[in-house]
Amino acid sequence: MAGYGRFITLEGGEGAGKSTLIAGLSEAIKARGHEVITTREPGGTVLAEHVRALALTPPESEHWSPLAHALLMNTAREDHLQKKIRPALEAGQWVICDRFADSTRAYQSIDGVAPDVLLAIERAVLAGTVPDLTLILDADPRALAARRTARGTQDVFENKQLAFHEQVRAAFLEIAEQEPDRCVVIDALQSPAQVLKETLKAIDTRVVSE
Ligand code: T5A
Repeated sequence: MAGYGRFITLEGGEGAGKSTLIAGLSEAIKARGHEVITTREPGGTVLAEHVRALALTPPESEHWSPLAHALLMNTAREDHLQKKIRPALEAGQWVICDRFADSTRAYQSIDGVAPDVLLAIERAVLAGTVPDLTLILDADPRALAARRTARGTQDVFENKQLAFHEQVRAAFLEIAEQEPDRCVVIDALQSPAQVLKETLKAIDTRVVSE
C-alpha cells in the first residue's frame, strides 16, 4: 500500500502568483518521482465548482451575507476534501491546492464573521486534514493590483478597494505568525523562478519526503 501523501496549500492576495507557482511546483515535485494532483478552492470537484460559481459570481444585484459566504466556502471544501483531497492523500499522492481554509479565515473574517465561528466550522470540515505546508505569497497590494489590471480580469472580490487588500495581506501574515510550523511566507514580488526556488527550499526543510 502506498504511504500517505503530502498536502501543500498556496495562499495570498489576488494576483500574488499562486496559479503561476502551482504549475512549476507540480512539475518539480513530479520530477522528484512523486505523483501530484493540483486543485483549487473554492472548487476542485463538480459540486464545489458549482458552489464556486454561485459564491463568486452571484446573479446580478444578489449578495450573500458574510456567514452564508463562509458556509458556501466550507460546503465546497467538505465536498472537495471527501471526494478529491483525502482519496489522493490516501493513495500516496501529493496534493497542491490553490487556496484552502486560510482563505476563509482571512476573507470571511474581514467580511465580519467572528473568528471563533470560522474556526469551529473549519475544525468540523477539516476533521484533521490539515496541510503539511502552507505557502503564503506576500506582496504589497498595490503591486498586485498592477498585475491584475495588466491581466484585465475582475470578480466580485477583486473589485474591492485597496484597504480591503491590505486587510487581506495582514490577515494572512497573522495566520503565518500564529502557525509558524505550518506556514512559510514567500516574497511574491520576486521572479517566478525565485519564488519556486524558495518554495522548494521550504519543502525540503519542512516536509518529510520518503
Ligand atoms: N475566497 C476563496 C474566499 O473569500 N474564501 C475562501 O475560502 C476561498 C477559498 C477566489 C476568490 O475567492 C476568495 C478569494 C478570492 O478573492 P481566485 O480567482 O480563485 O479567487 O483566486 P485569485 O487568488 O484571485 O487567483 P488569481 O488567478 O487572480 O491569482 P494568482 O493565482 O495568485 O496569480 P497568477 O499566478 O494568476 O498571477 C497573476 C499575474 O501575475 C503574473 C502572472 O503571469 C499573471 O499575469 N505573475 C508574476 N509576475 C511577475 N512575477 C511573478 N513572480 C509572478 N507570478 C505571477
